[in-house]
Amino acid sequence: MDLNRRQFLLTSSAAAGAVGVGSGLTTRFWGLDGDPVHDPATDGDKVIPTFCEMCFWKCGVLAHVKDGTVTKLVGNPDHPLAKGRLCPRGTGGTGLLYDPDRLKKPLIRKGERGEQRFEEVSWEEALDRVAAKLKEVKEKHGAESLALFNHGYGASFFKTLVAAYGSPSVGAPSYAQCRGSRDVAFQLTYGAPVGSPEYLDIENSRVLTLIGSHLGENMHNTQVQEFAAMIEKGGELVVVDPRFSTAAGKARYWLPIKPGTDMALLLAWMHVIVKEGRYNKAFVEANTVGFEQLAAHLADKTPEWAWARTSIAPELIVETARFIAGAAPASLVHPGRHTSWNGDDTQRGRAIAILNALLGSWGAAGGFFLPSKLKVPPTALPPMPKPERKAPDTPRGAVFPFMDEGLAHGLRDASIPGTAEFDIKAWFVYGSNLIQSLPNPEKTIEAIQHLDFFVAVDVLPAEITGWADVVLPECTYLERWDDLAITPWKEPFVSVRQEVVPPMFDSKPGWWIAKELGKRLGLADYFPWESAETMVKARLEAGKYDVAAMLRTGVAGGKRAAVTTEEGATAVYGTPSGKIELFSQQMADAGLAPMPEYTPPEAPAADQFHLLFGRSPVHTFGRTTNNRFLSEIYAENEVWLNTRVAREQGFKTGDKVILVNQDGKKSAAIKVKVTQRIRPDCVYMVHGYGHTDKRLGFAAGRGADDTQLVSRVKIDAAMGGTGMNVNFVRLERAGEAA
Ligand SMILES: Nc1nc2c(c(=O)[nH]1)N[C@H]1C(S)=C(S)[C@@H](COP(=O)(O)OP(=O)(O)OC[C@H]3O[C@@H](n4cnc5c(=O)[nH]c(N)nc54)[C@H](O)[C@@H]3O)O[C@H]1N2
Ligand SMILES: Nc1nc2c(c(=O)[nH]1)N[C@H]1C(S)=C(S)[C@@H](COP(=O)(O)OP(=O)(O)OC[C@H]3O[C@@H](n4cnc5c(=O)[nH]c(N)nc54)[C@H](O)[C@@H]3O)O[C@H]1N2
Ligand code: SF4
Ligand SMILES: [Mo]
Repeated sequence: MDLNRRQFLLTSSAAAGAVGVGSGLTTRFWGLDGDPVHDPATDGDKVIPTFCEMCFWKCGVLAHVKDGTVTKLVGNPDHPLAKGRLCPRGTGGTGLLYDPDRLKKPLIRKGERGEQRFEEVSWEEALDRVAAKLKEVKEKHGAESLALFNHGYGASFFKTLVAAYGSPSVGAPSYAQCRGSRDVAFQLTYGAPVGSPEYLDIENSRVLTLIGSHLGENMHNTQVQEFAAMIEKGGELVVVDPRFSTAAGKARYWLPIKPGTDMALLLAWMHVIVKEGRYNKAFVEANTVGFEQLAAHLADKTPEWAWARTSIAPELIVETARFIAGAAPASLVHPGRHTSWNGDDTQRGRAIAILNALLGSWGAAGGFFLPSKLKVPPTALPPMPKPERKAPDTPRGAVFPFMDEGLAHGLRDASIPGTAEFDIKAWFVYGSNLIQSLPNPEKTIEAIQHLDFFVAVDVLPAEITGWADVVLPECTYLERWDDLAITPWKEPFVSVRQEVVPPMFDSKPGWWIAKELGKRLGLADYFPWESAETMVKARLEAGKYDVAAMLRTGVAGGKRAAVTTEEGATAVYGTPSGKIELFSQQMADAGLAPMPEYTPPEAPAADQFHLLFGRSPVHTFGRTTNNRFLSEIYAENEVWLNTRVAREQGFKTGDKVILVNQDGKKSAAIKVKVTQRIRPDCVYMVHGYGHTDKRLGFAAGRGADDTQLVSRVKIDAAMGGTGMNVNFVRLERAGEAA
């Protein structure tokens, strides 16, 4: 392990250096060996392929094991998402496996919720307790009153469990607090998903436009590798961000936009492109409906009009519009991922989708590729019971016409007595630290206080587990089998997650926990296999895959299919018109603007800043901030403050401040980072710090949590997402705060 740790620090600090200065992004910038299997330094290691869970991208991993210890994790060269490399977080997975603070035994709460007094119990006792409580909840209130909150691949078994139990009440912050609005926008416009991983041919883009998407800090491996390859090949970048992001350091154009005004820029870009006839006429003619209406809608969205709103000079808007259009169709406007910003996010997503249609990038090399998918027969299960009540995740009377997944914040709100939609009495939380990921954390705690029962399944003593009645310690992804990952991609493929080392302590894999609970709840038929291993093997055999080869290489498939129209792939638009809908009749019918409109954001008071937040390249939210390996590189977040403002207000780098938002909510103390890389009206911090659970021996008390400051949201009328970039903060010196 020591060798691994040294090696890791060596390679990763090189990576962090490169990222920090916003340069040195090369295809091999995290410095790992390209040929891990034959690396002489690993002589004698057993190499076991699996896939990563340090975030949700699912890169193929080759885990090296020596004497029962995982010594290093490298990218699987055969895996299309990893291409032989992992991001720093994936490399640091052993820091999770060997985290001394891991949950080690099942826990049952003693005393009041939140007091964090627990008793270690046997699995038998913990599972019996959970099953008895879930039965009681169903008898008293109906199955619908159990809510499942989830994130991560292992959740599949618990989704089955909760569906079999009879509850439709399922939500994940990765929808309404993350990518939901963008998914809905592309579905509305193209009648096709944008994918996760997104179907982006970044590698071949001649111009890539990033609106917020902070690739290089957002470390989604394949995209960052392709991004680097694109730059090496001479591709150009337009970055729109109030902050000079790592990507901005590589850009031809950095547009430091006023927060919340991107829609005005997008409309003005389209105005220029349409007015100057720079759109892809053949593509628009053949594939879209509503161009005439769009052109009329754009007529008054001039660069001058947008200038007053965005603060981007009209000449620059014209120049960048021409630059973006000039590279079409290999001009990709990134659809974004974490798009729950201002409440008009589906509309902004539509504007991005429409701009891409004007460029003709859908189905083009360097644009959106048209993926294909392998088939593997599913495990046959009995039919799921039909719930009698709907999930109470939308406020009574509210209709979000295009919402296509559950709203996690809605389920939370429906757990608070006195609200009209009150119907949730018990929580099952799998891999989601709701205290840090749902806006308005005080409401999350209030909801928990009223529950009849709350069980959490986690690997670490994250804040959420401190509030649970029963805590079930799952083993990490390196210690378990999970279901197969079947990924639609340029080269469609299937990957396998297998146990690299046996579960440590008294932790258990999710499949086992779900199956055991299923048995106790009379739902054993929904888990008709011995183990996830036998289930995976049976699926592969049924699909006529070479099981032994699959387990040896970790991945099957991988032959490139036709993915662009030039190669012969056909785009199928699943919209009502069968075309790309520039004008959306579906939106109009739902009473929403059929073409994106600009909504002005509120302005902060004179002493306030827009609160921006984002990612550290070496961490995934708060789930890695206790990881000693990764924290050697970045141990504590800081608040970015513009140099001029810092001078005027007398702050310098390292000063400790408290952020106070428009509602008087306060952050923990956080250090100032004075920088020219941010607009004077904004501050920025990395999400995932300010842990309060003392059992997180390393992370507790480091930095501050942006979630504490997200007490206001703007709700997306199309799909119910929570725009969270609408909070303002002022700075108080720590110690001086009243
Ligand atoms: N290393 C790492 N990578 C990750 C993750 C992680 O935790 N760690 N998480 C993954 C997940 S789940 C997601 S959803 C993605 C999120 O990552 P992205 O989707 O790339 O980013 P966002 O959170 O949308 O945006 C953050 C950026 O937007 C800028 N920004 C803030 N307000 C505005 C605005 O009004 N206009 C514009 N144009 N820019 C603005 C911020 O300055 C910041 O640079 O990252 C993924 N990748
Ligand atoms: N204020 C604010 N809120 C946000 C964001 C933000 O930037 N700022 N980002 C939003 C975004 S983009 C997203 S996607 C959501 C994500 O928010 P969540 O759904 O809460 O996801 P994570 O933060 O990944 O949840 C991490 C939890 O999973 C646990 N975990 C890790 N691995 C495993 C495992 O193998 N098994 C189990 N059982 N548990 C595991 C971790 O210990 C941790 O407790 O948050 C959203 N909320
Ligand atoms: S992007 Fe990084 S953390 Fe996410 S799955 Fe890939 S290697 Fe793991
Ligand atoms: Mo996300």
